[in-house]
Amino acid sequence: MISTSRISSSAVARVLFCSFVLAAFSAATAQQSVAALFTLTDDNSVAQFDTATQSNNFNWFVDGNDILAQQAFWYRTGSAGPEFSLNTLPIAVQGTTDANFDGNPDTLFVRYNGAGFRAETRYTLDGGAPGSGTSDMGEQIAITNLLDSPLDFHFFQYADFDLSAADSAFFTNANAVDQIGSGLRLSETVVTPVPSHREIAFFPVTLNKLNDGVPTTLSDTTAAGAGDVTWAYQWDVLIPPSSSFLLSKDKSIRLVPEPAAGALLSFAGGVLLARYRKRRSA
Ligand SMILES: [Ca+2]
Ligand SMILES: [Ca+2]
Ligand SMILES: [Ca+2]
Repeated sequence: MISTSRISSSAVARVLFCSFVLAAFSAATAQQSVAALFTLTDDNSVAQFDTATQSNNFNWFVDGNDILAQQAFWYRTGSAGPEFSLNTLPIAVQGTTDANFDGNPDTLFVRYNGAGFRAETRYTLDGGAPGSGTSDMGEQIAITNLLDSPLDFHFFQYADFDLSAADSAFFTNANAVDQIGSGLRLSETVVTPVPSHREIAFFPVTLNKLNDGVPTTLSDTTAAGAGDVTWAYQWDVLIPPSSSFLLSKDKSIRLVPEPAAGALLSFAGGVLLARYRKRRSA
């Protein structure tokens, strides 16, 4: 046994230094866990995040209109058990940067430490010109398997946009969605790779599935409305050891006036007339 008197001054210095490092690390960790609210600003757009709750991306203003209630991610490992919101994982590092050097933070990076994996999300807001009604959010997600065996991973994106109290939404193909309400049309294109499953539903059907404690497979329902519609995507992947599953999404918002019924009818009439003339001239 080593007596106190035999501890050298260099050992004391080492202990003091380690204590200092630990204290500094604790302070930094505390600061990071407190700073859960982040705002990205670019041209006509402002996006707000709360990484401490499953709200995650809870506001997205385009030309002053807040069109987003919630955009967040859930995961499940293996075929059994519940899904968890990413915010339930410890956050290793998070913060914003000003990637286009215009003085406003436009990029949010968050790294989560899971059991046997690491998840990283990066959001980059690219606003349109004032009054254009356009906005863009680039999203890069990387799930890295830290195990020596393949990781059975299930990843979910959930989005609840609100243009009005009675929106309609439908998938226009495997990875794009249109939502209509308040005389506006929002088009969102997402995703490589194409998701394994998807779902459009009325709030809070999908959110309840993600939080219900049992494994979920999305329903592949492709349309819903009118009401408080939401949509979600699901990726089922087997990630090899020491490899990453990379997800690249681009949410391109175009808030454009929905074509009026009269305009649609006159367009349809024009198409019929053109076909009739074509047949007659053939
Ligand atoms: Ca910027
Ligand atoms: Ca579930
Ligand atoms: Ca909604």
